[in-house]
Amino acid sequence: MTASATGLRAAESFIAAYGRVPTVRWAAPGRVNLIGEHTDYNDGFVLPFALPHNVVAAAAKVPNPVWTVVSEGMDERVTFTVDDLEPGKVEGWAAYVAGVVWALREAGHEIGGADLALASDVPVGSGLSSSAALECSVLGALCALYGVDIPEDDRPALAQRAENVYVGAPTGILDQSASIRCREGHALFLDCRTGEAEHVPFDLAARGLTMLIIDTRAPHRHVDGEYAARRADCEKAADALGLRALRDLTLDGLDDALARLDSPVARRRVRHIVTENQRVLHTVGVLRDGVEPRRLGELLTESHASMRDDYEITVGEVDLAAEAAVAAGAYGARMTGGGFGGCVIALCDTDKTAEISAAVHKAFVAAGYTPPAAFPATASAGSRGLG
Ligand code: GAF
Repeated sequence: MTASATGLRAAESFIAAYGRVPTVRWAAPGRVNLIGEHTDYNDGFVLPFALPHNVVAAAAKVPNPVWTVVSEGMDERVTFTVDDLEPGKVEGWAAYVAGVVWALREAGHEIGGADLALASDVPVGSGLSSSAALECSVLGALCALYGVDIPEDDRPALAQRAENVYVGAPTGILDQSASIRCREGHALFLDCRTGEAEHVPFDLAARGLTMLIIDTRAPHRHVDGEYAARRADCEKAADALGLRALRDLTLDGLDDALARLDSPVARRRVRHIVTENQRVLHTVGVLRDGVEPRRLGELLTESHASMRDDYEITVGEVDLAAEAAVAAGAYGARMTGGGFGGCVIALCDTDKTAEISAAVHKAFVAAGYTPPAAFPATASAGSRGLG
């Protein structure tokens, strides 16, 4: 799958909907978070890489401030005007589009009307960040269309604002940063407090390794409410400890801090965030070192256990996928993304990926779960214009 093939479909869909050719097409990828889960809204560290799967937005100007959007696979054509540019006015998938128009205009950028058509290869509801890819493709297309020059490093916050305020999901900055700032062959080591980033070489193929993505297809359960609850738990704990954010607590101070918290739930949440930040730093060290990437496996498995036992965001399907992959020979495995379903990543020798996928499939059938999908992921390019 390539962005240019997705771009072609977006252009065809544009022509079919509007009877003319688009003037810009902008691709934005989904992501895998290698490690650093739920650390972003705690001002912590994350380490995503971009997938080769993209959303492409094809667009052309219209003379009035009216936006129309079609999306491959959706029957409806959604139109909204300036009156709809208030949080909550446009709902469903088109809210992500309206949210971006709203965020850009709110920030003072002169974005006029547009016809838009979307095509996507990013699996939806799998925790691979299809919503952020959609936002970032629309953001890039509208900026290109209206000649609005926003530095790459400032774009994620705009897309995040669309999601937080317009759509109403209290997410951090991980997904939009990954979609916009990632580079081919690299993972993005991001400090979510300062926005500082390092592109860390991440080429597993050269070492005979593959990162296998196992999409458990588990239906997301209570994901919105639970996500907001985890965020609130962390903010409350930081407050109780007199910290600006849990990022300000390190392993050295962890035991003392835990002793000061009354609630066992708060203690578990804090322990996950502090140890997870540490695991990101450790992972970056292993990648920078470049000597033995197989050592990443242990960190992935530890991260999974922390999400399962301390942050309590895994479900039976993801636990089984991670366990079965490791039992079949993966060096390590963890759930990636917000949780309560979605995907597991497993670090495998390339020549063992088929065997490991088959073992996970077999374990799912035995447990009575819907069989998962599995595919390899390579670190791909961040969002860009396709011309
Ligand atoms: C979701 C959110 F959108 C991110 O901001 C991040 O918190 C992630 O869950 C968990 O790491 O993808």
